[in-house]
Amino acid sequence: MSPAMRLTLINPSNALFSSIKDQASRWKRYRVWKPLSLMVLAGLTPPEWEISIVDENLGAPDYPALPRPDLVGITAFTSQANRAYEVAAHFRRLGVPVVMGGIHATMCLEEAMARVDAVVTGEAESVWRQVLEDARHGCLKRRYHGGRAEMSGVPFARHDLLVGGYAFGAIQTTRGCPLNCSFCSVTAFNGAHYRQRPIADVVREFQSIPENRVLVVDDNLIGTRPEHIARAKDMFRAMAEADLRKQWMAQATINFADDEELLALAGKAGCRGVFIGFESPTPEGLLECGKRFNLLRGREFRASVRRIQRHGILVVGSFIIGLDSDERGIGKRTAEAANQYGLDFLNVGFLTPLPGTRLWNKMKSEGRIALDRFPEDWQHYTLTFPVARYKHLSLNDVIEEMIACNQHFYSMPRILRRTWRNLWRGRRPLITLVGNLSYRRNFLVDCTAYVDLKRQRGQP
Ligand code: B12
Ligand code: SF4
Repeated sequence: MSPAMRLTLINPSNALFSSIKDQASRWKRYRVWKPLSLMVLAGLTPPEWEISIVDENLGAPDYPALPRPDLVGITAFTSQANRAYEVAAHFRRLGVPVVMGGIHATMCLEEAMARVDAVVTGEAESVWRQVLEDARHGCLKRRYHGGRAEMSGVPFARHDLLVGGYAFGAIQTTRGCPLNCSFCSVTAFNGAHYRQRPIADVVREFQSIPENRVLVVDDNLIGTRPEHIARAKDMFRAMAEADLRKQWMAQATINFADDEELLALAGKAGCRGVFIGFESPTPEGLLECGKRFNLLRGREFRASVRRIQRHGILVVGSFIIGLDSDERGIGKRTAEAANQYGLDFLNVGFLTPLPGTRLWNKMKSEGRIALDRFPEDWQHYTLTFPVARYKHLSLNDVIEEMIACNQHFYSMPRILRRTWRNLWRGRRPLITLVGNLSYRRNFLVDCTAYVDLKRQRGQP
């Protein structure tokens, strides 16, 4: 037998991303999420490769002290790109070939190709084995295009390779989203066609996850059409029957609230939290970001949120500040809407043009990308920095609106009121309190970063 080839898969960190800044905190394991892409790649890798996964979010290793790999694979969201290139440069100096894949390398192909030996664009399932074969024979091509995978071909992720350090496991049950919101990369990358994994695979993979809590990373857990919802119900039934004893959270669109049977089945299957994109408190804002879906059927958000919560599921609402229709006062207005809807947590980000999105094309053509020294500036593309020029809001204005929003929603009296409400209703008051305090803390960390950013952009 030929000697094992050594593969090192790396998830680079972003030093500016607030939730991992806190290296020493005992809550850190609740803030760091498993890099599922690398666990899936490991699942696709034949046994003759010896695999190690490095997640820099748990602390970057002393790379020179590690055994020399035969191949390095690096993943990166846009916000991790410049660190990805630093790590790639280190290994290339040693003569180790480096392959990069994931959303950023796909959307910024030329930039990535200039800095690594090979780039895999799109989903990797159809090409990864070929990449490994070529690497073994020293004939890597510059680019491999994976396109979009058959969901029955998605392997079980290697959950055994990253154990410890995390409070949550991760799994994916669907890919793609038909809604194509202007700011979001998902439709551009995974397509509008909503693809679902075989239910039996989902249940079996769930059973192989060591953690009791799991993040279901799907962008849209239940989909939008009746057949999507019917399949989601079947999946929840199968999960409940398998008695997985896992508590999980997921992302969904607001139509999650429209079907009592779906909610009851999700609760039985272990759903304890859902992240929903509300995006804007104004109809103009929703139209602008292409989320017409939230306006359908004269929806009443408060009633929708309540229906979800009645099934023991906490609701995180996500909003954007900096839309062209946003003016002074949008921060407080957003926080008031979030309070009025009765959300348990609010996640608010600056409108951020991510490469490959419709928003990127628009802002680029209008000369509105403010932080554009790439690749260095990619580290600011975390949604926690104002990286663009906003239509009615100056740099100071947009920062003040963000601060007003978070100060309003995460004031101590409101956090205590929310916790009390959930205590009263028997709905995870401790998680409500800890989660709210954690969001508040991240916001305070971000405030110090705004000062540096303003200084960098020459503003007082
Ligand atoms: C889970 C998740 C997170 C987790 C991250 C967990 C982790 N460490 O991976 C958390 C919550 C921490 C997170 C944070 C952020 N996220 Co996020 N996140 C996701 C989400 C929903 C799923 C990612 C996932 O696991 N997919 C499942 C895997 C199997 O798919 P995959 O990653 O695409 O990998 C496949 C291919 O891309 C390829 N591939 C990937 N890497 C590699 C590497 C090699 C070598 C090869 C060959 C192939 C390859 O092969 C895989 C199998 O086909 C995606 C949406 C999405 N659909 O991807 C958004 C997404 C990646 N996030 C996004 C954003 C913007 C962020 C944040 C910046 C802002 C935020 N707060 O949400 C931060 C940044 C964090 C940082 N460290 O800098 C954007 C990124 C867009 C972009 N251009 O970068 C996405 C696409 C969502 C969106 N709405 O646009 N996120
Ligand atoms: S923001 Fe959500 S609903 Fe909109 S395209 Fe992205 S994943 Fe789909």
